[in-house]
Amino acid sequence: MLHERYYIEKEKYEKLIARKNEKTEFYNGIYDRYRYPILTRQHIPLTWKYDLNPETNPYFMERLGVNAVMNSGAIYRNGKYYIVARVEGNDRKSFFAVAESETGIDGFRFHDYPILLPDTEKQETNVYDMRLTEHEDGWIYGVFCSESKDTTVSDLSAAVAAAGIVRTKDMVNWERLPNLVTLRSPQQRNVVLHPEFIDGKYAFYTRPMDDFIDTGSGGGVGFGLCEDITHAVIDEEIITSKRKYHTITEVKNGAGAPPIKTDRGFIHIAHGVRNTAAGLRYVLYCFATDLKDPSKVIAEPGGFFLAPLGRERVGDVSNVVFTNGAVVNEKGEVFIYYASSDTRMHVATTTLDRLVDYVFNTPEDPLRSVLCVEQRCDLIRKNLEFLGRR
Ligand code: BGC
Ligand code: BMA
Repeated sequence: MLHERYYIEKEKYEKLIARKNEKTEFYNGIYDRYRYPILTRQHIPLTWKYDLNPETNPYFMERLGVNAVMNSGAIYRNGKYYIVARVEGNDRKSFFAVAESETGIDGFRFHDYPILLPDTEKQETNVYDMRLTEHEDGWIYGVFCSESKDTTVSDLSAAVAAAGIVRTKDMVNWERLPNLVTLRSPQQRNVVLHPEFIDGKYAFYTRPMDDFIDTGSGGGVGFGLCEDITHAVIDEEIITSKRKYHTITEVKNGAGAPPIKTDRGFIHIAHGVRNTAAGLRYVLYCFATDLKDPSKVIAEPGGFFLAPLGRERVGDVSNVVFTNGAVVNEKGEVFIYYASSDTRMHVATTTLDRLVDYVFNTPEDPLRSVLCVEQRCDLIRKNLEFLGRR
């Protein structure tokens, strides 16, 4: 016999998963936002939290709570939308879990079990933020942050961030490869594998940093090549999208979703961070790189692409949006998966055509107020002339 509460909770859960999502009134012509998050901690199966046996759990209590579902990798294959979510337990440890949906905007349901990574990195304490790349070598790679305690100093919170690598062919069996080694950067977070070989080599977007939190001298999103993905070593990292003073990337930036290939260039949806009196503010921004040389930035619209809005602004780490997955279906529709405030997952949708238009036709940030006003006056002048002529 099951506890009576099981039936109530199960009904709530099924109702939540069956709930249809819908676009909101939000308009900017660039993408649509949706009424409901696509994954939250309420989407976690009851079997992951409760002991269903009334003999060992007479009060139907959560035995292993889940705090948040956030920063997720994504791919679209065989007509389905797959998410590899970062699930964070009440104990602050994160792990990965696959959820899938037929529509990409609702109906996401987790597989029976989360991913149990092969325990090959014995010093690793936490894992998070997996980027999924369907590589032309035939594997689906997952690149994520592998965090360990820094035992070289006495500070209890000191940590080392590295890039972990797994690969799969079926989203069920995951082979773990050794962590990426970057010879010139002691720490790495936000590492993304490029989907194609470059000069016969694997190419990674990196984020060189001197310290666990501070990027220090790290100038922005890096790019490096490696010969052998099964023992990935990157020597030189060159900077693609740079951090800039008094912009949305001043404090940090990092690659987000794996690049989207278009006929004009690779489109990157990345994150930028600035500091404020209320802490770090994370927003998404875009840039494009050259089809032949994906380290070369060929367009970078000014300002943010997507920033936390309304209820998205509040959560465990407020004022944060973060993406590490976006997919394109055969109709050219783009699904951008993003988390808000390290708490829940959302989707924004657009089309490839709109994304290309946004990235290549939005003016760049001229970096100074006076130039920004000139830029805006220019737009107004053209508009007033256009209106006058009609
Ligand atoms: C957290 C991440 C965070 C990072 C830097 C990690 O310990 O799990 O969510 O991005 O620290 O603050
Ligand atoms: C980071 C990321 C994310 C997180 C963000 C805000 O550095 O790697 O895990 O969403 O901080 O806490």
